[in-house]
Amino acid sequence: MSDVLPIAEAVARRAGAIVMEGFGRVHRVRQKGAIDFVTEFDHRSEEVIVSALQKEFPDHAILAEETGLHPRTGEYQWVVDPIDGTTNFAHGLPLFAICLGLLRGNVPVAGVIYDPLHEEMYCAALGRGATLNGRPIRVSSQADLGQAFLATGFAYDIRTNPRNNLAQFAQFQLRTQGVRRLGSAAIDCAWTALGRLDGYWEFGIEPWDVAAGGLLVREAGGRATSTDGDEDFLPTGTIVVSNGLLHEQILRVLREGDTAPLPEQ
Ligand code: LIP
Repeated sequence: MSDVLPIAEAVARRAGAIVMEGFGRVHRVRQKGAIDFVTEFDHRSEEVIVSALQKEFPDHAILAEETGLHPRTGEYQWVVDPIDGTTNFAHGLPLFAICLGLLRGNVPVAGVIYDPLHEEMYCAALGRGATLNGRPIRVSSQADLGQAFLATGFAYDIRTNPRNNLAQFAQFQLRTQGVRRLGSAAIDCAWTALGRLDGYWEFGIEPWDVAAGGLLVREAGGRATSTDGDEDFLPTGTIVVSNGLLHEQILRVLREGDTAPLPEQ
């Protein structure tokens, strides 16, 4: 599937150029929920991506965050996030990415994550490794959860969903070197694949946020599962990515919560 990557990269770059026109200059914002909104640049980015993918891959379905499902009869489907980290982008916070993942069934087989601000293009194809700007990347070698550096996020229903990840955020803060909430699942996954982070987890996440990132981490030598440890993570709406060495320790804290062992000091 690596033959789709040059096209996906070029599409992500075109969308990135549009998004960068709006960085720091967002005018029109539409509320989708109490804390969930979309900018004009989400829509413009998605329009470019969807039309380009439809032209290049007419028999591939597309599931895009803002316009939903564009069905086709073939076995392949693109999942598209035109700006992952919309809240960051809308507030001028420099952490967001364009995310394109290609699925065969529920399995991610190719993906690109493009951070246009830092000009970082992450790519992966099944069985072909992971790269940043064309150079191979690998996950970290941290094996001790007590020294690990993790990230997480919070879904837009945080105010109403009893399982809103706040308890888990505290549990991991007490059991790791630190946990960051960066506001972009795609960046969380990409930085785990690069080794800047040792792992990331989240509940209530969408396929377009994490399909490309989950594959990227796997191809960089790490693991990607649901928060229950299921390799088929996309249908679950949850994710854990890690360097592999920490995966079972992370799953244990998610399973045991406050009763999970604390580091000695
Ligand atoms: C965001 C994710 C982030 C999550 C946010 C939101 P969006 O995606 O990347 O990890 O915590 O709630 O879902 O909405 O910016 O594309």
